[in-house]
Amino acid sequence: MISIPARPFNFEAPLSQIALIVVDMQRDFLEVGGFGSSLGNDVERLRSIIPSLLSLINTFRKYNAKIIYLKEGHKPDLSDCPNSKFRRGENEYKIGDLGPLGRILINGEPGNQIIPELSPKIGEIIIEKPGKGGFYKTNLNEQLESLKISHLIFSGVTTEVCVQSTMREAMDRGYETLIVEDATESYFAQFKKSTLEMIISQGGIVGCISNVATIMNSLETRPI
Ligand code: C5J
Repeated sequence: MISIPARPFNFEAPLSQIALIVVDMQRDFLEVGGFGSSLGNDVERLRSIIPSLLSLINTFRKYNAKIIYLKEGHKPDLSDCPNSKFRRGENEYKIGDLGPLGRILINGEPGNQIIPELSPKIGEIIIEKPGKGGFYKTNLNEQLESLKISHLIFSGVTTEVCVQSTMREAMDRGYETLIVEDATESYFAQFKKSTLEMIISQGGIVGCISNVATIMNSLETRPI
């Protein structure tokens, strides 16, 4: 059993039932020329979490704990991109346009790849998702059920969009959820702050919160 000190409640489960979810750490959001920067955002804000998230990922690897990477992207023919999403944003490039990192937000394009600093290892699960939430039109739930995972630790970008959407979807499906405050980031400091406050408000209405050092320490010192 591992017990991670968190607010407003501790996060406790056997390590075999915990998975680290790494949301959308892909070039389209973290590199100049991708979807995020074409919307006018400063990608450096998101890049600030790379070292702390890498430490967390490596600790999970050390203990053979499960890691699942999500990536937001669409089929090349955009048949899974509804107009309501396609039309949004006054950006330089629209979804599907050819930009400096290939076609924007399209599965398999250079911009759709996880950033090289966090490249998944062979055997780690990568799930493509067409929506903001990781459960929408994916087999994430089936994968988690087959691995007997009940507790999810959330990291990645952006805090208030894809991370929060997936965390809410997870909670509705009965998973216990934790968000890692220094392994998630937003293009907007205020949105991150408000989202974290909202998640843990009212006794942890969406889940609990902890940080990389605390989680790593809990894994390192857990009773075997
Ligand atoms: C956005 C995401 N912000 N990964 N996607 O469009 O949060």
